[in-house]
Order: sequence, then structure tokens, then C-alpha cells
Amino acid sequence: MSDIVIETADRPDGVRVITINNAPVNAISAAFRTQMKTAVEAAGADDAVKAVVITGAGRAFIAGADIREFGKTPPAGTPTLTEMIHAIEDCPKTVVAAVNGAAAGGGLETALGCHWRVAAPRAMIGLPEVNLGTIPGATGTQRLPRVADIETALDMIVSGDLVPGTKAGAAGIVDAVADDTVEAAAAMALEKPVRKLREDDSKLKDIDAGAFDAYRKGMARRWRGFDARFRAVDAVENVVSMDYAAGIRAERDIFAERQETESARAMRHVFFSDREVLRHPSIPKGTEAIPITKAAVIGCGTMGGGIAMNFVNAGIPVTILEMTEEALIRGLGIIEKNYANTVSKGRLSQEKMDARLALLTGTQNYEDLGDADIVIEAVFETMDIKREVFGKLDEVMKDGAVLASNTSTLDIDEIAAATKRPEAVIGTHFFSPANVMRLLENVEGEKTSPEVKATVMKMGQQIGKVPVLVGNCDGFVGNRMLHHYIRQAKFLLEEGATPAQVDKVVFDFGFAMGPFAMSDLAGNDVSYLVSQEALKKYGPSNLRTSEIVNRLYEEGRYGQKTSKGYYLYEEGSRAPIPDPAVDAIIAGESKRLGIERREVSDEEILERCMFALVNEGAKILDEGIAARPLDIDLIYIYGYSFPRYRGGPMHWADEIGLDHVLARIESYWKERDPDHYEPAPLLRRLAGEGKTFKQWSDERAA
Ligand code: T1G
Repeated sequence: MSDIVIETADRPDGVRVITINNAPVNAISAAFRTQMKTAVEAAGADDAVKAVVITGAGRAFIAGADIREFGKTPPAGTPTLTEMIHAIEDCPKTVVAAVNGAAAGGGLETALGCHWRVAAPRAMIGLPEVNLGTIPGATGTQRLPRVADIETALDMIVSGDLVPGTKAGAAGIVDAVADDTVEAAAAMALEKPVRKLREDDSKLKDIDAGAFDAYRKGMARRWRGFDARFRAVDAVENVVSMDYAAGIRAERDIFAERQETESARAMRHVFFSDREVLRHPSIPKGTEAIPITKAAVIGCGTMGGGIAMNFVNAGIPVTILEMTEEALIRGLGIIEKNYANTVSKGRLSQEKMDARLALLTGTQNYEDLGDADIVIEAVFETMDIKREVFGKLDEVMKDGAVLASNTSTLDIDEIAAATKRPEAVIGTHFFSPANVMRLLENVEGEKTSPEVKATVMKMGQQIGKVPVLVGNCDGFVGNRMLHHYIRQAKFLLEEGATPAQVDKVVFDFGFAMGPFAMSDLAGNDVSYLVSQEALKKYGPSNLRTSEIVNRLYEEGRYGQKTSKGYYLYEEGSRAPIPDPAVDAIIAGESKRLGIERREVSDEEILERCMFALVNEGAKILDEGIAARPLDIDLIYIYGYSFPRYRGGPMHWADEIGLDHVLARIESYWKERDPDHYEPAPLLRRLAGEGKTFKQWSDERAA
């Protein structure tokens, strides 16, 4: 890559256009800062130059500071981003930003250092630093409230969301919106005076100092644990009590404090993993994905209906098949009700709802599915029915169609064997509710072709999911690991903990809810029936198992659906209420098992549950069921609400240190669970070599 990233060209009208050309998205590198400062100072000193426009080459204006340079020392003499921005603002000629594309983080900060701004209608603009566990660190928290009202500024900085140019225009963040941003910016630069935002406090006097505490209260529940977002409010709040110079110094201090926190490292890991996950080592580079222009879904129950919604939401027509007219009408009715709900909450227009429903076609005939590019089966979770369905699909689907199963527990190879085209068969495991949960666990069979794998990975993106490709085994990756975590949670109950204690530890760690509240939501009857299926499949085990869920099932304590499970639930409320009757059931189990109940510490609860995920994850990596630790991390973040600011179970274990994780697992294995908690060989190996899962993965990829 050439290190010339800033190009200049003089227009006949006397405007100098400074173009940033640092593929792929004009991230701000050290060279960028040096060359931009030089270019803008030269323009200011050149009498032939009447005014200046700054714009980006390619699809972005500026993607922000180059995240890959974080923590690296720049060459001596390199200006900071703030120094570069001030050089732009101090240019004696009018400087206008032509925001041709994404202006994110330092990109927007740079645009706010220009005297005026023109944006393209669909240019995505914002300060997403909190999504990296940090805060805007180059005057953004002090400039945005000087152009937008404080609520808008706080919303943008705390959410980290990018908004389109049109919205940024309406908010006053840009001064005009135009398709040809350079032309519009040149005209503006020739007529408008120099305007230094850092000297303009006019919008600050309207700010109610109480707005910040109110904002903190309003964000507390949604952003629990995301510390950077709360520190961003602190930085913005300084606009009411500090002048600009003090405000940016305070901002810089907070930015520096955040940069090297565990959560910042975790969220940078997730940022890059979100992109790396699509480049799976088992899909050769350049493999062509089959275009998905038409889909089909078998089964219009909860999962089938949710799956179908994903496609019509992305503008892809879906034919959905049910066996009876009554089931079809009921299923389509539920989809319509779902959309109507969203419309009533003002989150979808009636017109968009109608357009989406118009893309849905119901049928009872397999022949109507033949021209779909992909068909996703979401019928009962029994192998006989799946094989029957795939046998029919094999007969009716066009050549080259992808035959996918939404199964969460059954063997993809056995399903594929019901067809004459196993290379076209793959698992596409959606998580309930399928139209909400972002994880799509794609499960490759022995014979699945690279094209089919590439297709479901691209399709996942197309329908707004995070697609992760994994191998075929019991429970694939997510549920296989979950099984080990839930088992420890149940053992902890038998040893002395209560459901509320375990759930609080896991909730405070950052999950949306603990294992027992989750079981009550999903249905204890479901987990009981799954355990009975496993019993049928594998026979009784002489290893330690827990029968607590059997006891609950026997007493009809299925969870929220029966207003009692691990907890009690009042009519119409989902709030879990601890129930002494459950404590008695648990104590009865401890007695039956001859376990002397004891005080269990929160630390043991957290480690027993979370290290069980890590230990099984290590086995999954060793078996090649997951190709990289990042695949496991994303599965847990997007499928199981593992806290994003801890980076996923494998990244989190790397941060703790695998030697410590191994030592703790060793002790639990010996003292608490000799049957199931033996340390994974890969964990032992890496801990012994002083390595992390990431280093192991990078060595394999090299
Ligand atoms: N630094 C380094 N690489 C980046 C990058 C960045 N800021 N942004 C994107 N990339 C890479 C990305 O990893 C991918 O690489 C490729 O570019 C295309 O990205 C002081 C300190 C701008 C909306 O957080 O949100 O400024 O996978 O597929 O869909 O206050 O990129 O191809 O190898 O996402 O067109 C703040 C992060 C930084 C914005 C464009 N900025 N980027 O989306 O492309 S911190 C951000 C995005 C900061 C200052 C602070 C998006 C985009 P690869 P892409 P896209």
C-alpha cells in the first residue's frame, strides 16, 4: 500500500480539493495525520488557493482512527489527531468537508474540525467509539454538542450508532445534504466565512445541567456493564462546566483511561471478529456464493415463521409450506400479528408491513417450492420426519438449490443421507425468536460443498444475522457448550446454592439472565424431554447427573408457562420470585444424593459455570468443530448473551490467563465433579506453553 494517502488537486474556481485515499475505508493512520496537516497548512499559505474542500476517495469519507494502530507508537513528529483537526480549523481559508461516505469516530471529528460540512444523503455518520469500549478522543464529545442539541449528541455518542446524512442534516451536524458533495462543498467554501466550532458556545447555554443525571438514569438498564458509555456521558457533561481547552483535556484523559481496559480490548476483538468470521478457513477464497433471490421454508410454527420473516424483511420472497390449511393459516396469522405489533409500537410503517406480507406465499404443495434458491426445513425435531421432508425436497427442488435444516440437535449427515445431493445439504440453526436473535449457526456436513457453505454465510449477512460456520456434532457448538455450563449450575444447587444466587452471579457477570430464569423462560418441560431423548439415545449414565428438572417436571413446574418453575410468577408478570417449595425440592435432591449442603461462594459459581464453557470450547477447537476461538466467542455473544464487553468465553479466558483457568478447573475436577470436569487436553497444552487460544489460532492460520 503506497504511503501517500492524501492527494490534492486545484479546481479552476480556486478551490483546493484534498482527497484522502487510504483504502479500504480511509482510516486515520499516522501517515494520514502528518500528510493532512501538511496539506491543509500548505493550502492556507498558498495565495492561489481561495478555499479548501476535504473529501474521501472510495466508499468512505473517513472510517475513524486506524484501530489496527491502537497501542502502537507513531513515528516521531507525527501530530495527534486533535493537532491535525486544529490545523484544519486554523486554516485561514474556509474549509468544507465533503462527506461522501461513512464519517465515523475520528472521521466525524475531522469533519467537525472543518468550518462547514456537506454530506451525501446515505453517508453514515457518527461517533461509534463506545462500540470499541472507548469514547471519542479527538474533541468529538466537545464538538458534537456545539452543533446538535444535547439529547441528540448524547444519543449518538452513548449508542455509537451511525445515522445517514439526511438525519445528520436535520440534526444540524452537517450544514447541507447533496448527492455531489464535492461540488456543493466547493460552492459553499467560496461563499461561507471561516467558522471555528471550538469558539462557538452558542448552543451550550441552552443545556440543562440536570440533563446528564437524567440521561444516566435512563441508560442504566440497557447499558449495564458497558462502562465506556457512562464515561462518555461524563466527558460530554464537561461542556457545561469547562471551556473547550479544558474539556478536550478531560476527554483525552478519559479516552486514555478507557483504551487499555479489558472491555476495550474485548470489544476491539469483537469488532474484527465480526468481519473475520466470514472468512472461514474451510471455504476457499473466491468461492462463489449462490445468489438467494427466492427462499422457501418448511413449517410455519414459531421457528418457521420467524425464519420466513428474516427473508421478507430483507426483501426476499418466501414460499412457506405447511401440511394442513389450518396450520398454514395459523402460522401466517402469527407472522401478521408480529408485524402488526411492531407497527403499533411505531417501529414499522403499515406500508412496509404490507410490502413484507406481500412477499410471503403459503402453500401445502411441495411442488410450489421447486424454484427457490434455498429451502429451510423447520419441522418437528425427530429424525424420521426430517428424513421424510428431505426425501421430498430432493425430488422437487431445482438443481443447485441449497437444502437446509434448522435442526438444533440432529445429525446433519444423517439428514443429508436422505437425499441424493448431500453436497447441497447444510444446517442453518436459527435461535429463537428467529426473527430477533442475531446468531445463525451454520453446520457443515461431511459432504457439504464450499459453494453451499459460502452461500449460507453470505445469506446470513443478507438477512441481518451473524453467521458462524461450525462442524457437525451433538449440540453443534453453542448448545454443546451450554450443556456443560447448565450441568454445573444444577450441581451447584445440589451442593448448596439457590437458583436466585446462581442467576444473580451470572446476570451480574453480564448475561441477559441466569440459567434458571432462562430455563423457566424456555420451558423446563423442554429440557426434561430433551434429557429423556438423550436417555433413550445413550442409555442411563453411571456418571453424576442432576434430576432437579425431573422433580420440577413431575410437579408440573414447567416455568413461566405454568406460572411456576424454578421460581414463582405472578399473573401477567415475568419477574421471578424465589419459592421455598423449590428450595425444599433441591434440599430433597441433596439428601437423596447424600450431598452435605454447604455455602457456595459467588466466585465458585461464576468459575464453575463459565470455565465449563471454556473447557468444552477447548475440546471443540481441538476436534475442529469450531475452526477458531473467535467463532465460539461470536456464538456466545450473539446467541447466548455472553457480555460483549468481555469478548466471548475464549477471549475472556485468554485475558484471565489459561494457567489460572486450568488451575481452577483442576481443583473443581478433583473436588466437585470428577466425572465431567477433567481439563481439556488443549487447555492443558496451551497453559503449559504459556499461550493463549488466540496465539494457538494465529499459529494455525499462518
Ligand atoms: N480502523 C481499521 N480498520 C478498519 C476501520 C478502522 N477504523 N474501519 C473499518 N476497518 C476495516 C474493517 O476491519 C474491514 O477490514 C474493512 O476496513 C472494511 O470495513 C480518536 C479513536 C466505516 C461504517 O469504530 O464502522 O476514531 O475485514 O467491512 O461495511 O475518536 O468499517 O476487510 O480486513 O466495516 O463499508 C472509530 C469502524 C475508530 C468505525 C464502513 N471508528 N468502522 O463500513 O466496511 S476509533 C469506528 C466501521 C476513533 C477517535 C477514535 C465501518 C464503516 P477487512 P467494513 P463498511
